[in-house]
Amino acid sequence: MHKIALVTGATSGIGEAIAKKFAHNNIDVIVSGRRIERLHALKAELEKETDSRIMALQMDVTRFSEVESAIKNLPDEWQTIEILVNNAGLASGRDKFHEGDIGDWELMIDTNVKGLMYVSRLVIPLMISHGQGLVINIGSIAGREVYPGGNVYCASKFAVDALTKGLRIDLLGENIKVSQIAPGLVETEFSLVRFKGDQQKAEKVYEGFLPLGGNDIADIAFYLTTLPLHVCINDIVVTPLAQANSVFLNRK
Ligand code: NDP
Ligand code: 8X3
Repeated sequence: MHKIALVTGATSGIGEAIAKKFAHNNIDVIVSGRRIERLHALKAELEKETDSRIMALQMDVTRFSEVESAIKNLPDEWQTIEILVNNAGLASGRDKFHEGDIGDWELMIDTNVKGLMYVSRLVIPLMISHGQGLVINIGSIAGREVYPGGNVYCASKFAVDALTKGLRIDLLGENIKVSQIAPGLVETEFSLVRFKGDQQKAEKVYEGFLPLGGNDIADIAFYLTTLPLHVCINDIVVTPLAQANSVFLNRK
């Protein structure tokens, strides 16, 4: 019997890689995001390549009513979600705080913090009623150390760290594990989104060193699903070899 996972932000980068890794390892996956055409393409690809069932679930995590209706209207056979990967997220801009754009701030808080809260609030009760679960929150090293221009993005990832710890306490006794993966630099569409489509600026972020790829994070996420029932890894901070922390990076 396959487990069922819900992966948010599966249309790109880390989430897409996790969805693929899970599907190739006999986990049925609900792939979720806003760009429905990408979800359909991923579903078609994985159904062709694997024996896992895939469901495309369009939802914008910033809209509670949309998330509520998407989760509540899941067909019965998809309700027994055992693994939730809260991955959907973004940075928008890298301005100094006093020059920051209010719209950028709201987008980051609404997506990275409130989106994670909305999805978790709706999925965790399903896990409780089925008696088992694993929540994997994708935090960031930006949630451990603040860097120049990181201000609100960092604050949103510090919030993910706090929510992860709080959930683990509140879920004691419910048979639900809560883990966090906090990556350093991963080459995805993240920087393209942060710099609002400026390809040159985005490419510069990953120049002169070998960054992590989505697959590296997917391997770790899958490992978390393979642990014995009594073992819960709380937290994994992972960087490329060339990166010591948010500030020190060895570029050639
Ligand atoms: P990508 O831009 O490649 O992927 C982001 C994903 O989030 C997309 O699938 C996007 O889907 C989804 N998303 C964004 N906003 C929403 C929304 N409102 N509703 C639903 N889905 C949304 O970036 P990454 O893969 O790098 O980012 C994934 C996570 O990893 C984020 O939480 C990010 O903060 C975190 N992270 C990234 C690091 C990096 O260096 N890349 C390092 C540490 C953490 P769509 O647009 O289709 O809705
Ligand atoms: C993404 C990594 O260092 O760009 O969370 O904030 S960083």
